Amino acid sequence: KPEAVIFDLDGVVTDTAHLHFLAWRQVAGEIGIEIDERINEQLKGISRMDSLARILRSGGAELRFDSQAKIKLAERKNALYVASLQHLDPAAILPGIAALLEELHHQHIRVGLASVSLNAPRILQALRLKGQFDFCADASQIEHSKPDPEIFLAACAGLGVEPARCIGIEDAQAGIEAINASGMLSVGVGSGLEHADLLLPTTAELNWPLLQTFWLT
Ligand code: B16
Ligand code: MG
Repeated sequence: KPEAVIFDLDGVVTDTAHLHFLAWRQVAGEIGIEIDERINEQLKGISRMDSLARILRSGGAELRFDSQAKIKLAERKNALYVASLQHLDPAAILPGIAALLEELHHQHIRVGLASVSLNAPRILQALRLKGQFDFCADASQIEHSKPDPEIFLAACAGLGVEPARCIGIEDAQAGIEAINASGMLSVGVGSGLEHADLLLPTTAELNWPLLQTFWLT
């Protein structure tokens, strides 16, 4: 058995990616930059300030704003995003996740969260999932976004487990790279992901017997 399973939040536990996109689109629009869903793929697992940098770059506007102005833009995006989280409730937990979390506890396998979102505690609270995680890595203590393994290593350290004894689950390419670099086994959820040790189309296919087989093979 693995000692722990470490989950990404956005795209694995719940789908907040679209809400991130709507907030960024609004802020980008206000400074004359148009973004579409394609850029959203590149923002998954990327921190707030790094996301802003990519958006500004996509609009050729990286030199238009000093660091104060960039912080203001990021704050504006976050205010819009947090407002959109208002309606989040347990119905927004992705298929298969609640049952998997319960089964992992039943199996005495530790459960961790590796989200670079500073809003992660608030989101888990809204989903009523706080008690299901033995340790949540603190995004405010992380210096490097995924694909750097830092957030996954912090989750392992907090759980007191060796990365080599853990499975990580991700929906973003940057996240898969982060898991692989940490020395954990990677499970990718979604299409178009590369280098995942196990790839599933959606979270609905995730369950303990499948993870157990994957671990043993
Ligand atoms: P915040 P994850 C990430 O969450 C999102 O995928 C990414 O799009 C977002 O920019 C990042 O959190 C930071 O979020 O602005 O709320 O701090 O995939 O690591 O769970
Ligand atoms: Mg994600």
